[in-house]
Amino acid sequence: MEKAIRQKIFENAKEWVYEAGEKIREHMQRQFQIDTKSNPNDLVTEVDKATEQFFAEKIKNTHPDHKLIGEEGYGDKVENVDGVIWIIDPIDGTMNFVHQKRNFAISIGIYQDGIGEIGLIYNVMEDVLYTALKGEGAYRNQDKLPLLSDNVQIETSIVGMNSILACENKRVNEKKIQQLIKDCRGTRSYGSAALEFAFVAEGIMDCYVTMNLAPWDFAAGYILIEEVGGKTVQATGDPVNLLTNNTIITCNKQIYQDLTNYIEFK
Ligand code: 2AM
Ligand code: CA
Ligand code: CA
Ligand code: CA
Repeated sequence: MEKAIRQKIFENAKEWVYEAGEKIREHMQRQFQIDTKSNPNDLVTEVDKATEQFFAEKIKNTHPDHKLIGEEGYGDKVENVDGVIWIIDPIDGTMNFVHQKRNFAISIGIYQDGIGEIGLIYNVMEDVLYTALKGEGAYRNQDKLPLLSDNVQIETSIVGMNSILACENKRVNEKKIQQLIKDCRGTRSYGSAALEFAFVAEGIMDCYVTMNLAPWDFAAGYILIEEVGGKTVQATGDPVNLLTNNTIITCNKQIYQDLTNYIEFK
């Protein structure tokens, strides 16, 4: 994508993210409807839906030739990665949104022909915006994020993961995951995939491992991680697929090889 065009789209996206964040904070002051999706713990609220609809309208009005992939159904039926695609999670961490009233994010990844061009992850209650433009680095608000440390081992790493990875998981060898938990310095689970990516990009966590993410969960994070010299792949080592759910390892490159020793598919 041409630099000037990318910059213009980025300015649009940033303005809309801040506007959407303000609307979410206002909406939280009032009562809002909470429903469940696939199971009783899979929550969605009218705020998730209203936020995605807000982005869908902005994109349609400003960039009618762009496509949208979104979690809540206001997007397009996208069957290939051709053209410019906005991949949006209006609220990533809905359970946190409902229960904790914090630790959730708006996540936007903008791709052209399958190449990540622009990433934004907005920690709404902290008012912290992580951004990345392809080839131009990643930022936390105004501060440029340094490249990830070239001196980190599993023993000194903080590993992001969900509890389901280590118990009753049919897809990985949980004994090995439990060994990873013992061998690393500590584990964290924030309940928002987008924020976990942002924290790896920020270097305050060294990797994030998870078995089932949708494109809107990782689209923005992928671009952030690229811009700080990290690595994001499926657990098999294959490149991520923007059009399907993926297993995900995102990490400091220094620990990738060692990390894969602990992640063995059954
Ligand atoms: P959500 O809040 O947008 O649904 C929680 O550990 C993380 O997993 C959140 O990023 C959450 O996104 C995501 N998540 C929740 N249910 C999921 C599912 N069925 N498939 C993939 N990701 C999911
Ligand atoms: Ca959801
Ligand atoms: Ca999500
Ligand atoms: Ca969501």
